Amino acid sequence: MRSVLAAMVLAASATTFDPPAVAQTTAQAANKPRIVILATGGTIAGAGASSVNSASYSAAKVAVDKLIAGLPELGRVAEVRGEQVMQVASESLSNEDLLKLAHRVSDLSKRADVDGIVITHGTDTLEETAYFLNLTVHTDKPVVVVGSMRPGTALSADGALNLYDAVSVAGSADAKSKGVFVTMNDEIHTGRDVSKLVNIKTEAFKSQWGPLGMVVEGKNYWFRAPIKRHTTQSEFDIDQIQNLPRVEIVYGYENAQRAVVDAIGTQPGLQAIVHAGTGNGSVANRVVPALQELRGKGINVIRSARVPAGFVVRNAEQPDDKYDWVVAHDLNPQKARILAMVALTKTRNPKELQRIFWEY
Ligand code: DAS
Repeated sequence: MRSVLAAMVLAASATTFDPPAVAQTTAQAANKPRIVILATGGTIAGAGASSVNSASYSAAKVAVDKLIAGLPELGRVAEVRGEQVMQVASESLSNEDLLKLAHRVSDLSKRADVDGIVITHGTDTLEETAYFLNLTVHTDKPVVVVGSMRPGTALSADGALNLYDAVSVAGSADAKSKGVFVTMNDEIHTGRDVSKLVNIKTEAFKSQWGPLGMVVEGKNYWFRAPIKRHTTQSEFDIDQIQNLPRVEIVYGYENAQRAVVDAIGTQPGLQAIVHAGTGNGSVANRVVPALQELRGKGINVIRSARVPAGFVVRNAEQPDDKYDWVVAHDLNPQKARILAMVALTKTRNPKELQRIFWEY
């Protein structure tokens, strides 16, 4: 970010978090799209001890009004106001936080004086939040989730341009009805496909089927559109969701024992378990009986894969039809958990769940 912002951020990081930001507008933004920035924390609101701390810093330090004030260029593309919904590092977000954020996005999307919404967010679980919003917020207005890999105090910080791009896309007429986006590193991704695949570079986010497009100097270049159901096409509506069923994830690896599955199976309220299997979502022969026992208790079993690309095929190494299991298709384990939670608000029938995993 700019040196003035870096100074502000360094100063800000020395103080405790300010109270929720008041609305901020930028004078030169008159007659431009009206964008609300909902801030949740993360590195994009982070601060390091010096400009050379690009990897060691504290996330979730800088309030949204300082982020906006430090980026006056936002006024070129939008009339911006900010709200501090929370201030946390995203690895610590809870289902309650996710619901709070999604309900706020839904409420704002209904307002005539809101043309688009940007959510600043930690990068660690950004893909989960973006997918959840894609599944449940019924709006055709652009909603963009954005983060950064370096804090604003660092040399060659990426947050400023990421945020500028996000606000630009959120105010774009050609971004309507395409679902929830993630803009990072000049790319526009669908919240469904994108995942954080690199944990130490600014080019951290990838979609195995490719980005939807790019944003360069405030102009969007589209190359494909989502075909999976989202937002207004979704049968799931955040306005009808007040709680999320419990879904946990278990990892597959050499020498995996059933004890981990048995332990998770005792958790109160568990409705499904996502298995992050090896290869094509394969499950160790020692673990299969434990999952079958859970299925026998009415807990759904969803086979995903620890392999970052490709998709899990039904009835490949595991007889899913026989076991009454569900496959996560191309969704990684963390996204499979998000979809499972949303789907379980409507059905616990594995055949219905499988339909939902094909369609979303
Ligand atoms: N801890 C990380 C998070 O909040 C920091 C980041 O990369 O945004 O997701």
